[in-house]
Amino acid sequence: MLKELEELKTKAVSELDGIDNLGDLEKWRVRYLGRKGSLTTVLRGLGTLSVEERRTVGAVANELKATLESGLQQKQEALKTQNLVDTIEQTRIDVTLPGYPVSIGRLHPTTRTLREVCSVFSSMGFQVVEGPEVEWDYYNFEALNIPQDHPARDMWATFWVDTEGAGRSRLLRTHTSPMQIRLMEKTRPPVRAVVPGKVYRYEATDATHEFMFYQVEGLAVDKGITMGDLKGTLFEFARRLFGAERKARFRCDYFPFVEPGVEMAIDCFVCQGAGCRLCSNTGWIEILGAGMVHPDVLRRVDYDPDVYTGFAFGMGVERIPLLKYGIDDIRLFYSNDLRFLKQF
Ligand code: FA5
Repeated sequence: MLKELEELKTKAVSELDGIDNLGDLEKWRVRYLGRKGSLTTVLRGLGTLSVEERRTVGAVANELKATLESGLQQKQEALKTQNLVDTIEQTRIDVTLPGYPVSIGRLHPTTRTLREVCSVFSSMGFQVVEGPEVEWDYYNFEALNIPQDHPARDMWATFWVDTEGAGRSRLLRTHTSPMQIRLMEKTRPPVRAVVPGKVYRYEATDATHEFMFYQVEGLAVDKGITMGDLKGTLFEFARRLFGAERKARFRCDYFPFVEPGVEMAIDCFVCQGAGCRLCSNTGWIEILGAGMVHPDVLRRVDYDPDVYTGFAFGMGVERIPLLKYGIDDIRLFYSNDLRFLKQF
């Protein structure tokens, strides 16, 4: 039996030496010191020996048990320390390496333009307000003198939210003009406000047309407002935004909710008015529609048109950076190409 214990010691100690991870160490513990382990079995068998033998073998076996337990504990501590060292080694950071450059964000050219436009009008005494993008047919069309089946509806190809069967009462607003009605419903004159926001049109895109773009609506209503106020305000706006050398032009246009109606255009910065792809060979780029608020629109919101008059305008925001920075295709704004966006 003593020989058997000697062999067990040699085997256990040599196996313990070769162990390099906590999983194998646990298996080793179970093998020798576990409930059914080799040494435990020897200890249980002591009862079958004579008193004399039991004394000698018992002493050796207990000594072996103490040796193995202390070996186990030392190995456990050594492996845990090693694990910690490995983790530190793996996660070590070389603080002397150069850092990653932090790329600094910037404003999208549309956002920048919206802010510039709003700040020009704020400095002229206009409030800045916002309105819903999903709009009722009533505000987008009906209240603006464009009833069902009116041919002017064709001017605004529409994304409907409700289906035809459900009555088609909701849509993605095709312009910011519905906010004229919402504003006047809520306030009494004098009104002076601009409304920046997204609008949607169900139409094919080209160098100057997107299906989603931004507009800024303007509205001023008070006693004695004239077409001269409209022209003065918009020409001053163009001078501040584009500089004194850019030419601006007013021409008659038709919008059912103004009378008379006009469009304002700026001379094309690419061809200086000679005609090119960007300006469709006209030499001018239209940036807004405008006019004097129609008396019927005023009546609809309980403003007396014999007392109050007003002007309104709606401008395409992307057309402004197109003109200012010499961009020749509006679709570049929303194609998410960083090479384009990083230039601003
Ligand atoms: C309107 O949307 C009227 N609500 C403007 C208005 C307001 C008139 C108040 C009178 C009084 P129009 O559809 O022309 O009008 O659009 C106004 C401007 O939006 C245009 O001058 C143009 O600059 C811009 N625009 C129109 N369609 C597009 C498009 N598909 N992509 C980019 N910009 C556009």
